[in-house]
Amino acid sequence: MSVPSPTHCPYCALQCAMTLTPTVRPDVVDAASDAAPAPVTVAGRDFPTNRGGLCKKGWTSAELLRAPSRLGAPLVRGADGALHETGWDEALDLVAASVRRISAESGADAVGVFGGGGLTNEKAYLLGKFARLAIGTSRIDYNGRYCMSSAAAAGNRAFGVDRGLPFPLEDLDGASTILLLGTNVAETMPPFIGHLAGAQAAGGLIVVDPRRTATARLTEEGRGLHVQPAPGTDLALLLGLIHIVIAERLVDADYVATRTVGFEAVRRSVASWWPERVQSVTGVAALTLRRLARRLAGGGNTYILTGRGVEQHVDGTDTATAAINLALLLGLPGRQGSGYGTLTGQGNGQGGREHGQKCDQLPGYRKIVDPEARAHVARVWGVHPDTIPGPGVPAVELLQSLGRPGGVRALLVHGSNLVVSSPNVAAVREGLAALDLLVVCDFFLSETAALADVVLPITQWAEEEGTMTSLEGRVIRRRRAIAPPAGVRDELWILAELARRLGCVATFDTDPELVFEELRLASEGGIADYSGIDYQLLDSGAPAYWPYPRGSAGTPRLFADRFAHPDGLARLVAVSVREFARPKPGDGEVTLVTGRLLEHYQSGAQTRRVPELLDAQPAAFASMHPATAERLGIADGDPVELTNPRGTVHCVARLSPDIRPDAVFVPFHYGDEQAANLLTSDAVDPISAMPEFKTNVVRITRLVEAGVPA
Ligand SMILES: Nc1nc2c(c(=O)[nH]1)N[C@H]1C(S)=C(S)[C@@H](COP(=O)(O)OP(=O)(O)OC[C@H]3O[C@@H](n4cnc5c(=O)[nH]c(N)nc54)[C@H](O)[C@@H]3O)O[C@H]1N2
Ligand SMILES: Nc1nc2c(c(=O)[nH]1)N[C@H]1C(S)=C(S)[C@@H](COP(=O)(O)OP(=O)(O)OC[C@H]3O[C@@H](n4cnc5c(=O)[nH]c(N)nc54)[C@H](O)[C@@H]3O)O[C@H]1N2
Ligand code: SF4
Ligand SMILES: [Mo]
Repeated sequence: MSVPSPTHCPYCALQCAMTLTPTVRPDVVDAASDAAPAPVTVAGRDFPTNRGGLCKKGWTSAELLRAPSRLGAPLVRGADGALHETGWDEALDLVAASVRRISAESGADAVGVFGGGGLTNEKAYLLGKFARLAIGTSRIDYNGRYCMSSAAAAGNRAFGVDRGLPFPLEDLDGASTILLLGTNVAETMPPFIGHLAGAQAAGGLIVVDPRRTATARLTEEGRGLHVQPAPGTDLALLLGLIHIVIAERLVDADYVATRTVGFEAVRRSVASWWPERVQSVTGVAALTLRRLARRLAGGGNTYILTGRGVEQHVDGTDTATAAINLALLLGLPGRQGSGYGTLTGQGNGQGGREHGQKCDQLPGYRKIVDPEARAHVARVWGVHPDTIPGPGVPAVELLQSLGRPGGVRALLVHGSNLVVSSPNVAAVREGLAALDLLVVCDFFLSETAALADVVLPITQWAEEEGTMTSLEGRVIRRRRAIAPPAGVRDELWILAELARRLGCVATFDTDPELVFEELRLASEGGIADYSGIDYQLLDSGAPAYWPYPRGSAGTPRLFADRFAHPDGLARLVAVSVREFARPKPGDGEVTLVTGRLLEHYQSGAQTRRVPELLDAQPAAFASMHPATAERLGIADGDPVELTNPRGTVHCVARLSPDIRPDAVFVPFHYGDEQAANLLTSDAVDPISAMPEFKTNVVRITRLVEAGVPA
């Protein structure tokens, strides 16, 4: 009989609840083919975040389980240069032997590991342990560097802790004012918009985006305000709002005095950002800025939320910091019914940044340089603290070292299609080509896997057990609904098998529950303390928000009494606009803005394999204002070339009055010559090491036909 499994969506951090019901006998493995129906049906399940709703990606997620392009056996590159199917022992022996050889020749740091925010907590934890103990390398980082790092850095320095939303999402329902800075939730987390209804009804939904997005349109008809600043000017905008809040005495003085430090420096730092100056930088009218500041201060229950649009910049940490400063001056964080948060993106973007796949981190959000943290984790791992390597380097620097003298010679990739999603991908392609060994674990031959020497096919979400931590900091269960195809393996098993072949004596459990039990111990006493959570608790459906120390009931809301710094106070950190942080468009150039479409997820490695999603958005396009198009002699549907010193992208023009005339938008979901990241810079934020994904400078020309300049 088919037993329905309550689980959550494989994609984004909203982790919508769904029920999977097998359409085949769950223990029977059928072959993938064009004709094979999805082996499970998907139904939305009631849950506080999605309330039964799912987006298109969630609804169609099961189609990938038997997709004809799914990998069914390990692949190894042969002498003929092509990938060939092989057995698991052969593939794992080859990886282990190559890793040993490279490590012996050039040191363990010549072997790099690249993780992902889509991995379960168990996989992320075991991957960090595998890198440090089985390989002995410090060179591990992950794609969350591209995603969460700026907001995380800002949260850590202001609050002393980084939990994306320090309150349950449902709290937003009671808001009368919500400021959304650089996030297009209507496309990136559709069921989320249900939580904006209260603010809309109160006329208080405020969306800051250079494009009139589906989210911006939710403000129409008196439901709020869309503010459309020039890309990359949010820091100036926020300094301007803070200036007004201070000048008009809208500051919550009591709160600032009792719960924060640093006010004087912030006051001084915004003194010169009077509204007219901000208007000249951002293009947002001074009058609008004043209205906005007053609404935020007097608009009842108020939330300020940031997304990638303000964070993925070379000044992303400072911009997120300015958003937090504004929230603190208004007395929002920690007050019931108001707050600040960042909307974490990947399925396990929150848990993925807590358990040790970051270059500077050990499980429980511990710092790898902290002797006490090292001693604690070493005890759990049964090793001497000195065997744990020190800090490594963040993702972009790791990739820049590929194939270079003293750099990484072998790379193991778990959960990222980095040759599509990394900045300046032309340079990344060169780096990957210069490697001695590239190993990719994936379900599909992604663009990155296609370049690998060894590809290891793994189970998908509906075929595995584990836990994820949603954007709320709530730990939830992923449950197995069906058996995987015969040729694929669980990633925990792969790590354990490789560790054994590398002669590592530490324990690598393959049962996710046992791995979680170890993670609990490793996280105990850390910032992200999971020690009070177990599978039984999660299976009961009880909400489990971290920190959840043993014997406690977890922490749905943080900061009610104190912030996580030792003195309990939040830090107001003065930040300023760095004039030359990013190149400005010259004559004939426009600012390239990148981001997402509803239908595709990230690099598109998964969603471009779902026919319904691909048909709806088959290829990259350049969205531009009709005025810009006219200036450049471009008509709707024309093939165009976008170019800058880093690379060239060919796509078609789509005209839309919804984007500012000084910007062009290209989604980053496509590979090869359509990869928007051929044009993005690998310059990074000095604090978070987040690359500049959101604003780059390009030239656009019309092509007579694809590939031929006009
Ligand atoms: N459909 C879909 N949903 C997803 C994902 C996906 O790939 N596809 N990915 C998930 C992940 S990992 C993430 S991180 C989230 C991201 O979720 P979002 O942050 O909502 O996504 P983005 O589209 O990257 O960026 C949001 C908006 O920022 C705007 N923007 C660009 N530059 C600027 C700027 O300088 N200032 C301001 N104020 N805005 C700017 C863009 O126009 C865009 O509308 O989505 C998650 N959900
Ligand atoms: N220009 C531009 N670039 C961007 C962004 C942007 O806004 N603009 N956004 C950035 C952001 S926020 C993010 S999060 C990144 C994401 O970009 P990527 O890191 O490329 O993320 P995905 O496309 O989700 O790639 C995940 C890969 O791992 C596979 N996979 C899924 N689950 C698992 C698993 O459990 N184990 C293993 N081993 N593999 C798995 C999938 O099939 C897929 O091939 O892109 C970044 N790049
Ligand atoms: S919003 Fe995110 S979690 Fe929900 S169904 Fe869509 S992709 Fe899945
Ligand atoms: Mo992300």
